[in-house]
Amino acid sequence: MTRREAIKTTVAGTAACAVALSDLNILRAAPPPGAPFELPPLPYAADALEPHLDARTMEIHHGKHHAGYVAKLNDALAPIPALAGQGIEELLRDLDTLPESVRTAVRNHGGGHCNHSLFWQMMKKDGGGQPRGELARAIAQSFGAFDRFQDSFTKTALGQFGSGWAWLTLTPSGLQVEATPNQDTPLSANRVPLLGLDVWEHAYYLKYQNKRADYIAAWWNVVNWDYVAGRYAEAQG
Ligand code: MN3
Repeated sequence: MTRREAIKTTVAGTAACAVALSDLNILRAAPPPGAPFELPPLPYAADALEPHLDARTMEIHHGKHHAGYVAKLNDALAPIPALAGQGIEELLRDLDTLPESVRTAVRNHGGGHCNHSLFWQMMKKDGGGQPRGELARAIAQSFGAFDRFQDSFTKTALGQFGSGWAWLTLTPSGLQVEATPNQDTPLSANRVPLLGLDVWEHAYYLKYQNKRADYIAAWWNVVNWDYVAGRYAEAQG
């Protein structure tokens, strides 16, 4: 199996967003046919990422914004039983094959559900620093050095006009930094999201107001590199 084929391989029936990540704890049991998607709990207390990401922002971001994406995704899919039971990543990978009546809702609300499910896992208390092992070597190979990767990612996150995400993705030819608008996911372009940063204003406005650069600088202190490295290893496997 080529890496491209491996990347395209889907995990059937997974409710959370993951790419062949069967050994990682973000995979949740497949919902029974017809069951709606559920808001996954935050993997830490709302104040765990203080002072970098404040508790109130985390509560609203998870409990209102992410919950809203889940609710609207379920509303949109309810009239189409044939799609029930599919994992969110499968739906997002194959947007073009979805009925037109739900395509935009899956792209926006399904993308929001998928992106945020990953985002919570990509952070942890006392995170930050640099990755180790294979991922560290891959970053050095693709970008020259960790600092150059970090600089590229920061510039990409700053440069995303309006709402969207910055990503470190795995492509068939190696690692790449990219941005997506709104709730678009690299999965829909057949790339594996390894690390993502939400640069919607709702992610930082309460604490940082319009100062996206300050939010990004603070966010590096909570990156969960062990989780990102685990995604990389699984996607390679
Ligand atoms: Mn958000």
